[in-house]
Amino acid sequence: MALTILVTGATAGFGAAMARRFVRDGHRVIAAARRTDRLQALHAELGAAVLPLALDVTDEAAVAALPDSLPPEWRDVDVLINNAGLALGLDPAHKARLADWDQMVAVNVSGMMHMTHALLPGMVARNRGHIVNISSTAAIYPYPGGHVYGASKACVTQFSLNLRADVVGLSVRVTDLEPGLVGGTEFSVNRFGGDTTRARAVYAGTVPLTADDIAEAAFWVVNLPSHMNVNRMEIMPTCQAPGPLVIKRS
Ligand code: 8X3
Repeated sequence: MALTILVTGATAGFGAAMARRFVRDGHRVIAAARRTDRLQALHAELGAAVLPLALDVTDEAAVAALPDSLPPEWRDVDVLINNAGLALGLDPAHKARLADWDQMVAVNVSGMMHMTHALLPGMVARNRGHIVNISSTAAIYPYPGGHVYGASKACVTQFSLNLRADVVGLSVRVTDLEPGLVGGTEFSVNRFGGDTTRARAVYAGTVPLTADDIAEAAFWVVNLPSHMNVNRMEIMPTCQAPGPLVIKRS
């Protein structure tokens, strides 16, 4: 049965890959993003299975009005993929820009919460739904320069687990996807303020995950039998592993 899937951050990276993956198998995607030119391009590429939706997840009023502002035939959202998110900077905390911290919290935490607040009540009322939150391995494993990015993703992960506690027993699922090193997206370019040389260096000598890999994971968790809930899924490329703990010696 065709599902209606709302993806935030739908015009780049994971979001665009997810839109393509779900449409390929006959599902309908509400593609939410800020950049209208890219939305139109995605719409032109994928056709009527996509509803382009100009939306900034930090616009509280627009997000709150979302359920009622969708065309009636698109209102019963089956799956919300909270994908919009970003990392800004990799300097140590004592050199970081406060504005960068605020923006990461606004998008990664508040945006994700507001979208959930807008769409979860309808899912509970229909006793049908799935929230897929895109967290990160940075939620669990610290690294230098990760400070607020990692903390924001830890909030996404814990929020996801706590949502499960509230909807337990209902046919409403919650999944926290935690990707590690993923190349080929704007993520690192954005992190380094458009410095493509620095961004490219992040992936030098590696075979990172791709946006399509993450889209495949999202597609899989959503299409499992409805009684199966993947709570957390941590994904790394084979060239990446957690640890070891560091001991700094003099
Ligand atoms: C992205 C993974 O390691 O660049 O969420 O923070 S990492």
